[in-house]
Amino acid sequence: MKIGIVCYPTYGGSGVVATELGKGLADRGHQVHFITYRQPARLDSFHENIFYHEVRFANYPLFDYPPYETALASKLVDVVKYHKLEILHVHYAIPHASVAYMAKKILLNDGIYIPTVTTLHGTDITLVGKDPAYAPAVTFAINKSDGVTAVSESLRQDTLRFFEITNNIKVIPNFIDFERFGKKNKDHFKKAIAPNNEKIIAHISNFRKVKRVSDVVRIFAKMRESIPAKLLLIGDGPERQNLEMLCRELQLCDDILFLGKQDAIEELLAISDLFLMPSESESFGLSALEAMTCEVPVISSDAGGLPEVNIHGKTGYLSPIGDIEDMAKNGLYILKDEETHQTFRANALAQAKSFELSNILPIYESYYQEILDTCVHKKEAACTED
Ligand code: GMT
Repeated sequence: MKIGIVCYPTYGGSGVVATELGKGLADRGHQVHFITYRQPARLDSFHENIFYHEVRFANYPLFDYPPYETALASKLVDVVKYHKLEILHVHYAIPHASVAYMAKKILLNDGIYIPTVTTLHGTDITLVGKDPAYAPAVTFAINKSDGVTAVSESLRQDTLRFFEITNNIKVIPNFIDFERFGKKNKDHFKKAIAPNNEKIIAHISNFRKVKRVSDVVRIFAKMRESIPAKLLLIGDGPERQNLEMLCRELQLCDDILFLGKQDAIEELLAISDLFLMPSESESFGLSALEAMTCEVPVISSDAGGLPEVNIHGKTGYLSPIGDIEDMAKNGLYILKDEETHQTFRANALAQAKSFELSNILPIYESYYQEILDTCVHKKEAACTED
């Protein structure tokens, strides 16, 4: 198949999923065209089946905001036409689902029908999307997509609750590439960070409010009262300054390491003993899955799709959002002795295996085929009337 993929090229989970999906599809022989405004962070090596098209938007003194949507729609029209794409898969509803619809209409004018699939990732629905400033356009665009997927059952339910959806939504969860992730021996590295055999606790995110990273610091502070430990804060974002202030206030600066944005997160997870994800809202929790693949148990909130990933009492624990006491208590329980820790580690790995890339790729492939069969091969009126 010739597949076009649109996503945000930044460090966010939706861009990671879109890029890894494209790479996986390319490995299976599909021709994949990424269409983004910058090279996606994880699109870092040559592949004979992968093509990259940069969306350029010329600025003009009149524009306070460069017209990204118009430039992207025009680029999609160009790439679909000249590379003869068969299907367009856009990640993150805002604005990609509406842009895909616009491109589809323009192409239809030239007698080309391009089916579109929209994947809903999380904040495009739960935070930004449901804002009245965007909701009518998001609703319309979801309903006009030929296929819609959500990364968890929880996100599917949220979408049906927040919008008037007339389309079917298929749940296809996030996935993980076991060839990249997986526990590696990095003892020398561990010694450098925790020279006195302190426990290593990790958190990875884009440090936005929704991630409640200050809860991470407070959970760590509580655990640190009982055990020697180091906290790795991986990522960066708007909350960074406040977090640094909090660490100073709690006098924990020596034990909390701000590592910034990191590419080789599997190496940091390989030396971690526990992962914290106390999010306010989390449609799936890709970082939690990455941690579990590296045999790291997860202490998380019970928000959104997290219970579909982190199994309470097996792979880690779930607590109500903001219940720092409970999260610290559960973390200490897991780390209290080696046998308990090893059991949670093994359970985390076993659960992660159900999300292995090789299990999820065929689901996407058959979903694309289903959409193509309905919309292109049969050329049903329903697909072409609007
Ligand atoms: O908030 C983020 O972590 C980034 C965001 C995104 O869309 O870029 O991530 C969302 O999509 C990920 C991939 O599907 C999910 O694993 C995350 O749970 C989800 N984040 C939220 O719902 C807050």
